[in-house]
Amino acid sequence: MKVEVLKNVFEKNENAAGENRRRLSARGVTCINLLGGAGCGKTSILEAVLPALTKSLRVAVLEGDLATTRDAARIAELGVPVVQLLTEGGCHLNATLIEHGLDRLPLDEIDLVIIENVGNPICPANFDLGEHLRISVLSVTEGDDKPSKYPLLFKGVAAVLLTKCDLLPHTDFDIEQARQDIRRVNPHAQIFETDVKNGAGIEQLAQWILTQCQQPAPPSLCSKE
Ligand SMILES: Nc1nc2c(ncn2[C@@H]2O[C@H](COP(=O)(O)OP(=O)(O)O)[C@@H](O)[C@H]2O)c(=O)[nH]1
Ligand SMILES: [Mg+2]
Repeated sequence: MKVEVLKNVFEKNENAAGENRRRLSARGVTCINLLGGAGCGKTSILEAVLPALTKSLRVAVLEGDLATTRDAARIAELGVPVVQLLTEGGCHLNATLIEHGLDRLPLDEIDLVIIENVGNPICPANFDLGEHLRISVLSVTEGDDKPSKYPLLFKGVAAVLLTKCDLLPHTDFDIEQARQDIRRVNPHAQIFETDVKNGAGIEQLAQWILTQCQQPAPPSLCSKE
């Protein structure tokens, strides 16, 4: 009986995710789900890359957090439309919350929606939101063992960002080891080394995202559609 309840929760989410993806694809909107642990640098990456993206794309952001509108305020500072989605304690976003976020965006005037998921390296990876692509973020201060310890975070994602590379001299993070371990769970992911303090890797990341938006929307990496 318990198994049946859990199954229904996932089924309900998958149905809502499929609806979100159809709604976005019908309007030619690409959707990216940005995942990673708390403090790995997700909002900082958005702050760094949005000015380059908004030169040629109409971008909106959905910000997922347990509490506060701080990240949404950081994105709004850049003049980018943003909706804060609060899970009120929940450890991940789900497709129904995204549906409500999309209701508040003028989708016919948007090319790209980026979702910043709740900071958590585990639960968000299990929930399809209706995105077309996932990008995972791992900062060099978190340890190079994380791709092996949290394989779901890296499996099936289109790109992995190794962030805070300016801090490499102060850590024992082995970039080559991390790359090998990411490759083991995901041979096809693009891997970017970034540092928002000096702007390293940001232009390359922006170019790659622009290229993804020009492709026909890929089928989801995580849904059964
Ligand atoms: N040195 C350094 N610090 C960074 C970098 N990116 C983010 N940070 C810092 O890491 C902390 C968490 O960043 P934030 O973007 O809020 O992480 P989020 O919780 O994943 O959204 C903040 O104090 C940032 O200033 C980076 O590239 N280099
Ligand atoms: Mg954030």
